[in-house]
Amino acid sequence: MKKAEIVKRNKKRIWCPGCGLFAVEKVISEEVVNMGWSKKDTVIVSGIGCSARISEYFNLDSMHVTHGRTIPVAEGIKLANPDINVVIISGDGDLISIGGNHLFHAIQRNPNIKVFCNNNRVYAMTGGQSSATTEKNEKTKTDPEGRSIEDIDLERVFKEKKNVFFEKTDALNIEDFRKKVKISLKTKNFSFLDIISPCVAHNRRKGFGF
Ligand SMILES: Cc1ncc(C[n+]2csc(CCOP(=O)(O)OP(=O)(O)O)c2C)c(N)n1
Repeated sequence: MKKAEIVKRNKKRIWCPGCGLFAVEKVISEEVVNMGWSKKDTVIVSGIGCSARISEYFNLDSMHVTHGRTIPVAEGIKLANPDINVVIISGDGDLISIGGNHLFHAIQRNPNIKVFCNNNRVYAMTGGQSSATTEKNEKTKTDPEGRSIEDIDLERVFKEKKNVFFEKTDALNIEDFRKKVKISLKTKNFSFLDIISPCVAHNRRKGFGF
């Protein structure tokens, strides 16, 4: 029997042409296959947003949960099924802004869950409002004069916890991205890969001064 593909190739993606999520899907899905993981032993969890739509493109059991709640749902899945690989892919708004509370507690508890954050530094799906990772002075829908505060420094948040894996990469720097996905999938600890990723709609809007 032919092995099922890890992604649904014929399903239309909702993402804009040029969105970093195409690379995110490609690299993570290929590395999940390289780990030998499949529908038998792997669950994908995502929240709400353009990034979060990714779970429906995988041929894996998945949960598309309420905004900001991926981490507690993933922890529940892992607690009930310790042998299952639990992967989260979601956006910065979902994981760091609205779900930030859960992120801090997960860092403390160190569950064996792999988090991939498509960090486009805005709430993209709702039209480009500022998120916790919007950089200072960046113009957005909610900060038309430029963001007045600093973005959250995740490196500092993770620094104290030596066992937890935290790395930054770039969705379009495929080699570096792939290398860090491999490490993340192999770790037995909580892992968070912060993937800086372009939002073409936000960049286009900026060109028109909002
Ligand atoms: C509890 C709740 N608050 C707000 C929303 C509206 N909402 C839908 S998507 C979204 C932004 C998602 O941003 P992010 O997680 O960064 O994903 P992106 O769309 O940028 O990939 C928001 C605020 C919602 N659906 N539920």
